[in-house]
Amino acid sequence: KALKSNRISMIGVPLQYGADRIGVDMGPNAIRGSNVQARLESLGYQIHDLGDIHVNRTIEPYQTGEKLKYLKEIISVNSQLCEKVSAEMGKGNFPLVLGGDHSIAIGTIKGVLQHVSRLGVIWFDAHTDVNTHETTFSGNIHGMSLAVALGFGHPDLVAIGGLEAKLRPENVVIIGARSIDRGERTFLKEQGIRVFTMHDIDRFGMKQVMEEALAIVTNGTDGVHLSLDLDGMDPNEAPGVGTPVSGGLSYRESHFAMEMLYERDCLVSAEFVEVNPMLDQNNKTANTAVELIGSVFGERIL
Ligand code: B3U
Ligand code: MN
Ligand code: MN
Repeated sequence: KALKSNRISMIGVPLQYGADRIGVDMGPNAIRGSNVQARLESLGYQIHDLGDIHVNRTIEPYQTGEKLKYLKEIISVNSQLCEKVSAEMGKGNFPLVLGGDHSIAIGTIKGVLQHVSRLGVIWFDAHTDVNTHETTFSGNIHGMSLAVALGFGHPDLVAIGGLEAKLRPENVVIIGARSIDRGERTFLKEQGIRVFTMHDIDRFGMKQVMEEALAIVTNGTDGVHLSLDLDGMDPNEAPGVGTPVSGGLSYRESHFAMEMLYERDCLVSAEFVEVNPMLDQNNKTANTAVELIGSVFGERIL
């Protein structure tokens, strides 16, 4: 049993500007170095590594007073990514995007929406990434990408891939949240977005959380996108991330969630983001990412 396609197109996005922190730009190669391609091939997939989206290395530092850091370059990278993801889906390939900071979810999701207009999204993260230019404290665009995919935020970000390309809040779930800004709380309430916090996972267990989450993201949709921020995991499992938050998903919980996702056979695209090799211990976080990729593509213990 395979996912929607047996052919996987791997796209690296060595972007760090959305996190404003060096190192996360090396995430795609760290994940490649953990042998993601061989692992997926051993599961019977055909992998085409398209290499990396071009990121300009010599841009001006942002000017103090600018609300959103590095907006222009982030728009450029995400527009390229949107086109590439859309082109691969047009050929019937499954886009597997390797980050890079989480602002790249804008390009990935906008690209997928060109082909799957009713798309569910399952967003694993310690954060909820629903700030806008109006609510952000940091100015970091990686904290805004889910809001943009829902159609909220800076107009030049929302415009990527067309204004009609947006998610419906009733088909979006966030899992693993434990650090939510004040403006984000208001947004999540107003939009009615279902957030399974660490409290919910402790109370109900990952099995029940995933059952409810899968019901939401598949309800009336034509496919589901997985956006997995490695900082959703506990920092013991994934120390190599820019903004670690204690009390995250365990190794077992996250693998179980990936296995349930595979069993449901609903994914049309996936991305793994925020791996920062400069902050990592022995490439542990990239290895964890590749193990999770294995599980979501069908690897089993027995
Ligand atoms: N919510 C904060 C912190 C943050 C979001 N995403 C990450 N950190 N990785 C912000 O900057 O918007
Ligand atoms: Mn994130
Ligand atoms: Mn995060």
